[in-house]
Amino acid sequence: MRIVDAKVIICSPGRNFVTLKITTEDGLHGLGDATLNGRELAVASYLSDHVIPLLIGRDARRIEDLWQYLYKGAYWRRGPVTMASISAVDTALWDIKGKSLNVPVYQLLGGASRDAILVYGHASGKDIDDTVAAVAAYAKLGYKAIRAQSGIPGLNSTYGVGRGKMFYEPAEKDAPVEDLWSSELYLNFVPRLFERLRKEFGSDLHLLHDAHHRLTPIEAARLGKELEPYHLFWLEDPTPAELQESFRLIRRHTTTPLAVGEVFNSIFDCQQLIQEQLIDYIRAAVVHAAGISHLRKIASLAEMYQVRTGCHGATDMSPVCMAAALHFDLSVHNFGIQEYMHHSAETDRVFSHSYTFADGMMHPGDAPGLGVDIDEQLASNYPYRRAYLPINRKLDGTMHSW
Ligand code: KDG
Ligand code: MG
Repeated sequence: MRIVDAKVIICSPGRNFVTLKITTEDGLHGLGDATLNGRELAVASYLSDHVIPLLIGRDARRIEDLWQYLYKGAYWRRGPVTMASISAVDTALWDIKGKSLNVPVYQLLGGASRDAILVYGHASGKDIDDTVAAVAAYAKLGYKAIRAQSGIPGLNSTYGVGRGKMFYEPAEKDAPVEDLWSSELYLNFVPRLFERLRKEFGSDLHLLHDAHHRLTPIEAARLGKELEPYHLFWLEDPTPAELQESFRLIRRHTTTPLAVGEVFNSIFDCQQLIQEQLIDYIRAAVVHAAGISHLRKIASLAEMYQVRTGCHGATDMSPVCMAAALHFDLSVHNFGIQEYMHHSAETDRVFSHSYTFADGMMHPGDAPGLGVDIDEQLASNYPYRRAYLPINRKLDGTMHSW
């Protein structure tokens, strides 16, 4: 089953997406997401200029061999651009394999390990009252797990606070928006938010929170400790994880479960975190961690150490990635939770999909392959628009992690 065509489709139905479409001599096609938020064209170029010429004529059935060919064969290993490109190829080939055998991808991955997939939604508000109302709205929609982020008095804008939609879309404008940050204000505020949420919603609702890489390890330890009475499902990205051993310090001080990994692109980024049991959930995504094939290897390592999965699923993971994640989630034994931010109506029109949401749970559907397609004609109505993620500065102007 030779590959006869491969092309990159860049579109912006509400936000930018980069999609790889691979076609075989049998007339089957598969899709892979290659979106790297704020750096989309770098991946598109890597695919068009370097990867696609290598794909034509190859056997689409040899998924693992092609993965290794693109990984080992580049000499320059890893990095978000390379690994998002490999992911797009890998995901498209799983899609093709499913279609060629007339089965949904999860059946190729060992079949369903559960009936449906627990997902969490994003509630946010400009202050505590607003956030309480947003959590109530998500609970009413049936969500059993909800991430809560709130504006912080004294800071003009805060990570994770949306603009009244069902999703949070941080990338915008021709130049990065500049946020202001104070760890002191944040640390004094967040425990009050969760104290109130537990009071309002009781103990059964799963509550999550994302610190978005902003704290030092000892600050993160303090936050984890002060949040313990409110039993969070997880505290995400408390400190940047380039220094994996820094999580030892956080772990020594708190039993709040920790989730890390949305910016990771290989198993080597989380090897120490998993093997030393420094985290509870690994958040690597299909699109950024080199596809379904590599993510399964990360999950297998994590399974040995009782670390569960919690894939990144913000709106910059396209519906193609979302579908791939759901097949992965349904099949892998040590699944924990899946992030699910709604896409805009325009995005859903461009990318039709068979996955469904009901009562806080999702399912990838039983269409052959991934169960997602792209309307290229419609996509061409939404040309690429340059957009950047925000940057973050401390109150004195020092650059800080966003
Ligand atoms: O592109 C960056 C976003 O996907 C990220 O900021 C969202 O942290 C995020 C999350 O947990 O969804
Ligand atoms: Mg996050």
